[in-house]
Amino acid sequence: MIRIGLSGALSVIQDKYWQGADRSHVNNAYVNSILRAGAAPLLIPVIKNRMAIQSILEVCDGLMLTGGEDISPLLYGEEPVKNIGAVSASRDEYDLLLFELALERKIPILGICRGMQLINVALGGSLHQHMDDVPQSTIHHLQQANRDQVTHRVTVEPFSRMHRVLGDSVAVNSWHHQAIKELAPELVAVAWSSDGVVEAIETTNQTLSPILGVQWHPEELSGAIPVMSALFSLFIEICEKTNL
Ligand SMILES: [Mn+2]
Repeated sequence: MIRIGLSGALSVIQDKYWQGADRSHVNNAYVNSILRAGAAPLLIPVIKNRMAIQSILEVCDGLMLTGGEDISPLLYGEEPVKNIGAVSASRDEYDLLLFELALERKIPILGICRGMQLINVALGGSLHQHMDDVPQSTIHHLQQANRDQVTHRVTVEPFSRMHRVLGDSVAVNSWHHQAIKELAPELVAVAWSSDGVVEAIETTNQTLSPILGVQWHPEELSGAIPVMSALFSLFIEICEKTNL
């Protein structure tokens, strides 16, 4: 079975019995999306030990970078704006290490939401820190509807890998207040919302790991919407081919 490493999130538990416990975790929506695509999910705890991460990635055929906090703007040469959300230095360091070591192993990488933004920043791009401050961003990207509801459409680039499963246009959920500003040189934008926000990325550089990234949360939709589960199947298929 193809094994997919999932990046973890950190939280401190507010609970009578586990009060203050520091925890690495992942939303089961990601886990279930990988299982539905016929692969085995493997949670990688939030650690900074390079050799340990290297060793874990040796048994992974692909890496999925999951959602989470805002990325520190210091990483793309900016100071924080007033409306930036929570950042996590520990998670930034961990995600950057995961990405670097996955590239070293040349295994395929799927970035979701923060994961897509992380890939862009790691490769030299930058982010809009708060889209409400950007006049061109005119649609609502931080939906109040449930996570499994779609709220805006994206247009998909016909020559992209994702077009095969998503088609020309698809409705997505939207749970972000940041977005890609300058795209990293190795990346191409392959989907946009109607206000021009980059909603998906890929790489065309054959010497890099295959990279897919989406700004929405397909893991919350894959149970009910076939094209969203097909996106995970596409990623697993790329992992299988890369692994040959
Ligand atoms: Mn959006």
